[in-house]
Amino acid sequence: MKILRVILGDQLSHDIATLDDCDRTRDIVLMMEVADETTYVRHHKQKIALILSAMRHFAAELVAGGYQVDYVRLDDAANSGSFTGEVTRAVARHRPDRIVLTNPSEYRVLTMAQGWAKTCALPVELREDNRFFCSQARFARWADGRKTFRMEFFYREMRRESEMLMDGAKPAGGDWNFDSENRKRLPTGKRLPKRHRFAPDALTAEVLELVATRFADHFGDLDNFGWPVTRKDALTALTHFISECLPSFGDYQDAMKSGAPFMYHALLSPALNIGLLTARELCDAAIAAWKSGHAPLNAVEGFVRQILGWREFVRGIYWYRMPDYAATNALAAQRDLPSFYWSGETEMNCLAQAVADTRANAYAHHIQRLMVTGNFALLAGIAPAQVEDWYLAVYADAYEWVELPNTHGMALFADGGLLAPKPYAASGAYIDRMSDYCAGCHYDPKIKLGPGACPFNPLYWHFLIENRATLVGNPRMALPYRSLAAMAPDRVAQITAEATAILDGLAN
Ligand code: FAD
Ligand code: DLZ
Ligand code: SF4
Repeated sequence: MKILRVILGDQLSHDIATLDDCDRTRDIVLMMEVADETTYVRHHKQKIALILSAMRHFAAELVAGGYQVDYVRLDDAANSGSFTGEVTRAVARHRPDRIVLTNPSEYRVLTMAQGWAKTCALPVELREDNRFFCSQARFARWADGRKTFRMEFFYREMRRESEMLMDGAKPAGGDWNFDSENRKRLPTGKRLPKRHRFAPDALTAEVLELVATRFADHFGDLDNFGWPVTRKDALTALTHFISECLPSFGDYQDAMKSGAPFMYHALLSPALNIGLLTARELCDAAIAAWKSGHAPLNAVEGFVRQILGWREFVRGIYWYRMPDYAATNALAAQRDLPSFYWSGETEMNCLAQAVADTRANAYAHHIQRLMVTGNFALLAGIAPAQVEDWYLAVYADAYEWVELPNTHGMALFADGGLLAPKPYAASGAYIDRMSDYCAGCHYDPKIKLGPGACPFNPLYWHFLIENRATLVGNPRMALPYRSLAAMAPDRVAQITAEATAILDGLAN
């Protein structure tokens, strides 16, 4: 029986379930570069370059390993431009008896793949993606019957099951979570490690040229492209992170600094999400660094929690709740995304820095995503779908399964609190505390209202006022609502007037 084995652009793992039981002399591995996937949102140029280059490198490795690979390039004259079109053409070329692939990571693509049995008149076997700690069925067992989902409880179960950072039945170091130690501001003058970037080889250079020409009008610069595009380079990036950055990862996890987009973060999500690394090997490497005394427990637990906890948790929610999840809009947010999310042209320095970093690197770290661009979109009531399209387009690591819950649930509270206990809403004081952005800003975070006031300040209180009916009963919001209740009516009126002026100004 001849099998057509389809490998998608984020399934570049040699032990992917699709290749289990592959007969290398008989079966065909199909990989497709297709226009629809490069433009369903207008991805950052570096994201397209990363995926196409990594796909081409992976295909070459498969060929070297004796697989028969049918690789459709974006510029092939007969390329139909869609996954379904290319699978149909490949079936006509190879006449397989059936099609095998691993479950696509995005609902949109899963729906397409489920249609192939009919379009191709062949059986299609969809296999479980074995690259995660928690299967969809396992998550459903955890989630069934719960009204709200809290990462912390899910994470504890994952710790027990994986036996990571466990001391028998107890968590290593006596606590499940060392986050309270992970909120330090970066001390002035502290030197950050130089980050490992990978110079493009001939294959990547060819892709960069293709992207520069064909996607010239997409957001983002290509000049800084240095992402790992092979497993070998991704392993080098992992080793570099563990040796140079992990020891300080925890302490400065939430810190932000002008001109320092990477801080001590891993920069591994682009490689991890396309399958060049596994979640398990990231966690194992960090735990080994703790056991050898190289990295402290607060850093290692913090890092493991992001992967074993948050990453698995958001994926679980995505598959448990899609497609309805994307349609919720608990705060009825309707405003358009301001144009400075693309241009970076704003006098708010924190936002200008976050957009500039994003344009230069297709990367911004978690706190920039959550507490700068995400926080502003939340406070300003930007329509979730528009914000989600932006996040999906601009980051090299963005795939809907991980982007959507982070944006929709964590940053925008559009799911009404399913994922996060309360909105991550903050005034200028938070950004001032965690960054040096405010020192170089046109505005002053200490001025609450009136000339020179940081726009996050009136917007924060206005957000509470606008969403009072939905949020006032949330016990985690009791403190800010008590402060609001104690506010003089003329101050509330001034907040409303100033916030309305800012929001009206966004349209221009
Ligand atoms: P580090 O900060 O060094 O963390 C280590 C690893 O932990 C990451 O590589 C990542 O795999 C994992 N991780 C950390 N936080 C999360 C999280 N909240 N959810 C899932 N995994 C996590 N991450 C994506 O991979 N793709 C996205 O499209 C994406 N969109 C986001 C959108 C918003 C609004 C927010 C607030 C967060 C988003 N994240 C997304 C989560 C997080 O910001 C990125 O995973 C992280 O910035 C990746 O950079 P890093 O590898 O340097 O991570
Ligand atoms: C994001 C992306 C891009 C830009 N291009 C391709 C491509 O040409 N071929 C491919 O197989 N995948 C691509 N992807 C990833 C897909 O859009 C999608 O995220 C994955 O198939 C997961 O469902
Ligand atoms: Fe951002 Fe306000 Fe600080 Fe300016 S003052 S950088 S707008 S938080």
